[in-house]
Amino acid sequence: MSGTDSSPSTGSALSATPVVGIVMGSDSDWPVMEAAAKALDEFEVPYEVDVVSAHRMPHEMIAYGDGAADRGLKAVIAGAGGAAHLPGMLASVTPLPVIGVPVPLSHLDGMDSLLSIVQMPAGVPVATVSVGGARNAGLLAVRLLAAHDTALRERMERFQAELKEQAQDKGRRLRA
Ligand code: RP5
Repeated sequence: MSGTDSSPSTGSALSATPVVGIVMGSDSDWPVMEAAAKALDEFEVPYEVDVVSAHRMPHEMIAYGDGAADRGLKAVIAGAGGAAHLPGMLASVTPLPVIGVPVPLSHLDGMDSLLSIVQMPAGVPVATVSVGGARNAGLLAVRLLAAHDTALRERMERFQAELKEQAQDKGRRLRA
């Protein structure tokens, strides 16, 4: 999928066997979740994208979590809004790391999504990013993979060096 597509599908980095699953409760979450896909595209990490609603298709959601590791995924990024049970429920059935993205809806500014995702019981972790923080979810998935991939780790280090350079440039411009 190109980073400019407006609906979920499978991604460009998707031509190879996916190692990250990006799932969300509804296609209405995609404008937020797309940033996770773009981050994975930047690092050429293959991923898949799907809608897996915890409330509207609970059996399919459990099947997705049950099969994720055996299908070769190494991490799952799950985004949902409101009563956002998808990341936690997936974490309850898969041994893979699950990264939760609280999607902000029109009410409550995403606080409902955040609290639904972050307050997991001990033993069932979800790595929760900020409200709407799908880009960081993608970058966190890259870091997880980079722990066992030297080339990817070096790429992440270059990315971090670029971030530092950009921040220093801003300082230089202010001081000039
Ligand atoms: C949640 O309900 C979804 O994750 C989405 O954020 C929200 C609204 O879904 P739609 O009514 O737009 O399908 O389950």
